[in-house]
Amino acid sequence: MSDFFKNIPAVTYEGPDSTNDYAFRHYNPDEMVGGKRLEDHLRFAVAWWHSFAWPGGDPFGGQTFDRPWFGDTMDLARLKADVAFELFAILGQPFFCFHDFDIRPEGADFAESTRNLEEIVDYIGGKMEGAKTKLLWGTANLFTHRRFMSGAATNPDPDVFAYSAATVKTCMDATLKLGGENYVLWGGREGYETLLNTDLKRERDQAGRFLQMVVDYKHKIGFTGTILVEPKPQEPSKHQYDYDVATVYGFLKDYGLENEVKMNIEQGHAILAGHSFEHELALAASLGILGSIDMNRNDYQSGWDTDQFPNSVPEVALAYYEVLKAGGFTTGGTNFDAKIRRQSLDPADLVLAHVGAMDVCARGLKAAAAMLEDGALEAARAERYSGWDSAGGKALLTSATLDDCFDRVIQDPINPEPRSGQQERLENLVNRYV
Ligand code: XUL
Ligand code: CO
Repeated sequence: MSDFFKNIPAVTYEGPDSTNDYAFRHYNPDEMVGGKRLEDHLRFAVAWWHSFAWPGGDPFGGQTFDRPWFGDTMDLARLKADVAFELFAILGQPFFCFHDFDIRPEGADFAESTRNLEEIVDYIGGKMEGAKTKLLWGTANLFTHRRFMSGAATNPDPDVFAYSAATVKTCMDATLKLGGENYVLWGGREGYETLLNTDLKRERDQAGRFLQMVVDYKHKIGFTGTILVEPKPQEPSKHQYDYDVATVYGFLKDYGLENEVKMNIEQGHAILAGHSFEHELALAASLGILGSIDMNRNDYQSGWDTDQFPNSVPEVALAYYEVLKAGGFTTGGTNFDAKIRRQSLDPADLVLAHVGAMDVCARGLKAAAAMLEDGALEAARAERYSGWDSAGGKALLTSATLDDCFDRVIQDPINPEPRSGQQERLENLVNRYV
């Protein structure tokens, strides 16, 4: 037991009137919502990288956090894991997520890095035996080390492709060993800085081949979890190949992987791509590839990936509405890919960031469930498209030709009357719930 969180109590549900900072006001894990426990709906996860590995730097200044586990030894990696599981216990967190780079020190070479990873994975496995917290997903960091500066799978150097593939193998092994429910690939530097030195077609093919190798390995080792790709349009690369859900779906179709891979969709990445979070979720759901979410929020002025904890109930309600409408999470969940601000130095800040975010998400999910159950939004949507249920409407989608349409418009005759989209009424309706 470290003393990092000393004097910070376990956080429990006390209800909306509580004035205790260390209490949930809306997140009651056992509350039944639509026949399912709230904890099982939301499936919260702590992100190891932001909460335990990030030093608080920005482009103008370095480390602000002074954590006793910062450093490159296995002893410190174990201390970091101890503190992580202390946070999970304080929050009653059901899941966590990690990159290899977050949990183990980088070795002098690949073999040493792998030994370090295996050792810390065994240590974390031991901690999981005595805890409720499970692994939502594992992933490989193929973007921090300078060897990945020109990409991992999409690197012009095949040796980097091979190194990256070997690294992913070790991370998939680690994920399997820890009982992870998903494996994530975010293509941090799978993109380019300038087309002047980039063979775009070749790099895209390399990425397709790499993902095929990942899927093959999943089947070989009997990993029954879901492979997830996380789209992001840019940052760190100027242009990233996994730009958004639509782009990744086209990519998956191209390489025949659309039935093997789903999406991990992040709020901030959706905003960077010029979409709303709910747009990305709705599109993925409609394509049958909605897997999991990285919950955070981008600053709407700064235009970069600020990875803040969510704090707007109306925004997360619309996101969870799409998740619930799609049937809810199966292997996926709500990973807080979010970091406290670099001035938030205290252990308490780390705890309270999660407490607030969990409450916001709980309120959002409950509002979404109520909207769905009451059905007014869906009824309005169904009414808007009801013409398509008629025989004429159905024929348009099956047998009708342009000539048939021409004849019908002349003979009936059709003169369509525009109808209100009722956006304001629907916005008012949503505001009744949030
Ligand atoms: C970066 C990002 C990553 C992925 C995992 O923007 O979101 O942390 O979630 O590699
Ligand atoms: Co993310």
